[in-house]
This record gives sequence, C-alpha cells and structure tokens, in this order.
Amino acid sequence: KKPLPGELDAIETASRDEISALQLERLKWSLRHTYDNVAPYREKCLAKGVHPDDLKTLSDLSSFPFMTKLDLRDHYPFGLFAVPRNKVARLHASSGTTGKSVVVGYTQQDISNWADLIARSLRAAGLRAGDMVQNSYGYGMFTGGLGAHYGIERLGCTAVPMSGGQTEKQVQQIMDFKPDGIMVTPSYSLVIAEEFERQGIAPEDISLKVGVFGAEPWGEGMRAEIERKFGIDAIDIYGLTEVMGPGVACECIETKDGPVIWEDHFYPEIIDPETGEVLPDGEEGELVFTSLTKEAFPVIRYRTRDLTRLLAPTARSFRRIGKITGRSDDMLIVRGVNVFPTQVEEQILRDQRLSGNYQIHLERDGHLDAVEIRCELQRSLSGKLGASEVQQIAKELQHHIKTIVGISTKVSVLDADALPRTLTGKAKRVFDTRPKQ
Ligand code: ADP
Ligand code: K
Repeated sequence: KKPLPGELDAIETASRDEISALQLERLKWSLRHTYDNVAPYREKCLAKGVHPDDLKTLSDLSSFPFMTKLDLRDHYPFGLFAVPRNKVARLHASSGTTGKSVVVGYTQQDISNWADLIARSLRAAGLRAGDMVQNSYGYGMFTGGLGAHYGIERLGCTAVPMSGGQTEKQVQQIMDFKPDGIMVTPSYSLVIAEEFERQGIAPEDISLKVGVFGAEPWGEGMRAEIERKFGIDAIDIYGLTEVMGPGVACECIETKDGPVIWEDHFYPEIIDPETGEVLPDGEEGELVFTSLTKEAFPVIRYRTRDLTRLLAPTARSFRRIGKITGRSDDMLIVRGVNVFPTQVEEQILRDQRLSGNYQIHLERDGHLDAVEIRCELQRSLSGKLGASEVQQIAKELQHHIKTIVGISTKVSVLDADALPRTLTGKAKRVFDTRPKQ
C-alpha cells in the first residue's frame, strides 16, 4: 500500500522551503496572468489599490481581492477566462446561485495538469498502472465524470466509463470485468452495495480493493460502512468546479486522515467568513483557493464557502484539509449535485398559478437524499381546481426542476395559505433533517 521510493512526484515529499519557493514563483505568475488577462479582476485590484508587483511573499496574497461565485455569475459565461475562447479545449459547468450555471474552461495544458493530479490522487489512494477503475461519476457538464476519466487513463489504468445510475449494470460490470477501483459519490456507493447484498454477493467476492469518494460530505461512520460492505479501503477526494474539479485534494491510503491539498497547484487559505481575515492553520473557517498553474480560468482567492481547517502534513509534505463541516452560504448538496434554494424558487415563480411561498424538505431515504418541494396555489385559484389540474401543476414543476436544476423531487401543491408565513424576518425555506456527517 505504501508508495515505493520513486513512485511519487518529487514535490510530494519535498521540504517546506522547496514547496514555498515553488508556490511563490507560481503565485507571481498566476497573479500577473490574471491581472493582465482578466479585466474584471484587474478592476478589483485597481479599486483596492493593489498590483501584482506588490506580492513579495506568500502572505502578501492576503491584501488581494477575493473572487466569489457572484463574480462568475456577473461575467457569465466566459467573462473571467484569461485566454481567447479558441484556446479553450473544454468547458464544464456547475450550479450558480440562480438559473445560470457557473461555466469554467480549460486549455489543453490545464486538462493535462488535471489528469496528472487525478492520477496522483489515485496513486495516493493505492491504485497503480495496470489496475482497472470503474468511473461511476456522472459524465457530462459535471467535472466528476470526464475529470476522473482522464486521470484514470493518465495513471495507466483501464478506465470503465460507467457514469452514474443503472445500479444493476454497475454490479454486473463489477462482477464481469473485476475492476480494482471505483470512483463514485459515497451515497450512491451504498446503493450499489445494497444491490450486491440483494444479489447475495459477499464483500470477499467483490474484486474492488479501493474506492475514491467525493462530491458531497461524508463522515467516518459512512467510511466504515462502505469499507465493510465492499471489503475495500475508502478514500476521500475533494474538489470543486471553479478551482478545477475533483482532485484538488485527496487522501492517502496509508493515513486516511483528510485530503492532502496538491499545494504545488493550489494555494490554500482559511479565512473568517465574516471579516475575510486570514486565520492560522488549525482554526476553522472558510477555505479559499488560488490556482498556481491554471491558464484558461485562473482563480485568485476564490471563496469556496466550504468550512474546514488546514491540518499539518502527514503522509506527504503538503497540508491537509479536515472534514468539511458546513458551508457559509445556503448551497445544498443533493446526491452530489449542488443546489441553491433560489434556483428552485426561480422555477416556482415562473408558474403564475403558484404563490411565491414554498418550502424545501430534505431527508435521507435509505442511503440517498430525498427532496420534497411544498408550494401553494394562488389565492384566486385555491379550491377552484380539480385534483388532476393540481397534479398537472406539480408534474410540470417537478419536470422543470429536474431538467433545469438537475435534481429529482417530489412536488406537493397545497391550497393557498397552507404554508406558514413569518411576519418578521426571513421565511424559513429549507428543512434539512438529513443526518449530519
Ligand atoms: P464536485 O463534482 O467535485 O463535487 P462541484 O463543483 O459540483 O464539484 O461541487 C463542489 C462542492 O462539493 C465543494 O465545494 C464541496 O462543498 C462539495 N464537495 C466536493 N468534494 C467533497 C468532499 N470530499 N467532502 C465534502 N464535500 C465535498
Ligand atoms: K458537489
């Protein structure tokens, strides 16, 4: 399991001084590249009176402006790209705070670096060239499927581009092809495990040795359950679309003590989400990333909204992140898919037959997240529609949420005024009773 000498990239075991020197050199390049080529970020710097030449040490970064999801929305779709569109080899997208998604781009070099980092992540997870990996992350605009795919191939493994869903086929392929590894969201892996159980297949008869799980928070309890049900080592991989996709950080099989940040490509900071001030390592706050090598879509001090801590190096020379304990915005993660309540609201407000009042209820149904949307008829229609007409409204809303927001929901259309109103303050919209990780 432990990597042999020469198997790792030299920088993974370099001294802190070597890492800092490389980071500073790359940070200067990245800041300059962004300032010169991304007008909206340059304007932010000018407004704050800072210039890339002011950066002499890594900690000088703290005087530079943040980037947020709002910046991505305001400059949708390509306004923050640092290279001409014809140099962009690929686009991916993730949820934005409203109907418009967040769009990111990669040059050929970016795609290649990403493949290297997924390959490094898989190696940290204990996989090696020649192994077979079933990739059960969703293919498409999500970064999970294709991002993982290129890394599997880069390590020299056999890629099985299964994508998500079709649980029986997932199981059949694992039994027929005998892959060594699987990449999938932790919650969906338990659905696959259940199908193995249903078919009476014991963990020792499953070929898998390692699973690499991410896209949603999961805890040690879930790790133990996954490891027991598959008879594997379960490894945590972390990432986000805006910064690259999966593979920004990944756990090492020898320690399993939190994802190691690939600090030669991403410079992390933890800030107080209220004041924006940088906090010392070990303190809990919001994770912020600056890309050090990205060409098409560089990010400077991108606020992830993920709450966690920076931990000291263990299995590698890079620092680790602790478990993600929550978020400093209202983004929900439903079966690995990011969802903002405002996206759901937008779909409700589009339908003139509905009042704008609604609730989103989330619970865990078996291993998976279940979402119910409760909304109300307009007063003028309440009591005047037949059951089938009300059913039709629910069906249409469910369809719009599925196709535009990307999640399956149960929609309940209630009579006018069925949902409580708050007379003071903000209405409580989200009722999340899922077990906390
Ligand atoms: P991905 O497909 O890698 O999940 P997204 O951009 O769709 O990328 O979602 C990124 C968000 O998902 C992160 O900001 C974080 O909230 C959550 N996330 C991703 N990986 C993990 C993980 N291993 N543990 C906890 N949360 C995670
Ligand atoms: K996610």
